[in-house]
Amino acid sequence: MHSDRSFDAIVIGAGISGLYAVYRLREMGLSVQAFDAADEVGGTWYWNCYPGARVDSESHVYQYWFSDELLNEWDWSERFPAQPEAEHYLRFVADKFSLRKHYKFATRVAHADWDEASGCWTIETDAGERYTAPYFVSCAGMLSTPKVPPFAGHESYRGIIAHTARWPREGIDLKGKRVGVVGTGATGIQVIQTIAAEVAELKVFQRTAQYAVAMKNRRYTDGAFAQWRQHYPQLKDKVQHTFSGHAFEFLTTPWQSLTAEQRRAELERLWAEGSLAMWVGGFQESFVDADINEQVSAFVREKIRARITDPEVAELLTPRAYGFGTYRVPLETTYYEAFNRDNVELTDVRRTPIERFTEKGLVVDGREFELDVVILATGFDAGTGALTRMDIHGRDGISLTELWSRDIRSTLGLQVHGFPNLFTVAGPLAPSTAFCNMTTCLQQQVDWIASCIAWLRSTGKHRIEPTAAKEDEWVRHHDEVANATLLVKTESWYTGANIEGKPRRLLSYIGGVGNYRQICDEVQASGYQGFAVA
Ligand code: NA7
Repeated sequence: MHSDRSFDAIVIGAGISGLYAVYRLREMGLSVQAFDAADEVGGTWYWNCYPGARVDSESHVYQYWFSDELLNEWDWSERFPAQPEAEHYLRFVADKFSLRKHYKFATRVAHADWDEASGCWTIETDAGERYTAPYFVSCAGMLSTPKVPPFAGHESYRGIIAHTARWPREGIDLKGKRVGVVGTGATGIQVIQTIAAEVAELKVFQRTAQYAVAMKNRRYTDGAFAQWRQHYPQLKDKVQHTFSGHAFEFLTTPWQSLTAEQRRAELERLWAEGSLAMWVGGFQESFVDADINEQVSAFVREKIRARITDPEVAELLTPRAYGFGTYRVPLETTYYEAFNRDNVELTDVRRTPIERFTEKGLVVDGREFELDVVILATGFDAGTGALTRMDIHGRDGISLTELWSRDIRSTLGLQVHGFPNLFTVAGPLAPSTAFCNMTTCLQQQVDWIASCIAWLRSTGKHRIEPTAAKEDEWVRHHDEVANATLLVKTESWYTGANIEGKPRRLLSYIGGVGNYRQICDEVQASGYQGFAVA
């Protein structure tokens, strides 16, 4: 029995994983209360409604697989769908499965406390309301807490400042405006290529150049998407076993066994795919061997340079500080051509950082750029940001925020020692933080959690938590795999380097989605060995 504010499970988030978690737990017969800070479902696709936002996964694998009816009813209109369509998909799912009624929207979790005596979590919202449940499932997102650099004088600026992940729902009219974009990661690239032709002036402030791969998007007209339907059974199975949760795998022919011409031919073939296959479907050795990585990097640099007319601009846009694929590879369509336009200017803010905002714009190297709008595409406090802002206290009052400010640890990215019955979808140290087609990994993690809760309930148990030894084992394994790669050498959000003072560790497990699934399944098959169950 439960009173009005007492439930079997509390779920945070109304994005891909949150909606699915609510669905799964409800179908198991649990009473579920869910929350989202937004006033609608959509998660990432709700918040990131900036111009040009687009899915970088191919739509035929960017799907929920749990309902044949849903699979039969939904057709994507493009190979790489734009944000409005991704958001529409999630609304469609929420309506179809009547998920909205479980949510309180426009509500943030202010505190969450575990009570050992009752074996329950108490969640307090920002409105001061309290809810209790034995199971607390966070689907709050791994890229949901925007990073806003503390630029001096920003309060004196009279124009509009907007972070891409907090883009106003009503939009911003950029036509004919003088616009600045700070940041050239995957997001900045999408914004820049989209608005370049529409604005009067575009000033791009770049600190680090990217290895962006040319996306080959296409529209599915006249029901062409439906061709994928006959492949769904194979796709559904395949994505669960590949390295990255996409429908392609790394090449099986070793780099060393090929001649220079054969390597080039393979790289050209991958390039022609126009997808993330160039990154996580290419030569696996380029993640671990600096020499091979440099050769692949040189290939991509050559492709980039060929598209830019001004040699100085080309040099600035050519990445050199790190190797291809050691940081999220963005896809682009007309990004490099944007810099051939007369109204677009690139400024290097690595050599001379942004000094400050003024009333009219911002200052770099003593020059004032007058701007009507400044777009911050400056990224996120990834992996941990959403969880550390919820003020979560586990057994003996231990604070997750405090724990992760010293050392970012978890078991399989799914649970944390000291926090019974807390489940973290897309938590740090799982592949879902970066190396995964998100729909694949999020469904796998939600399925694991749902099975775990079902098992507890069917065996008359009430709580589960990884032991310290189990957590050590996972962190050790995670580090061993990570440290064998070149990724740990690159400064980016992947390693926490983009947030001052954040402990360094590769946030995402890089042992492969298929391997990870197997490890997770083995834990369940073993009756949760290494977990304290009571
Ligand atoms: P990213 O990839 O973290 O990119 C943020 C960008 O903002 C990057 O170019 C940063 O340069 C730049 N940045 C951050 N702070 C500053 C300051 N203070 N001055 C100048 N430039 C700055 O975030 P995205 O949103 O593009 O992408 C995140 C993920 O979302 C992406 O990987 C996809 O998975 C979807 P830096 O590289 O730090 O030199």
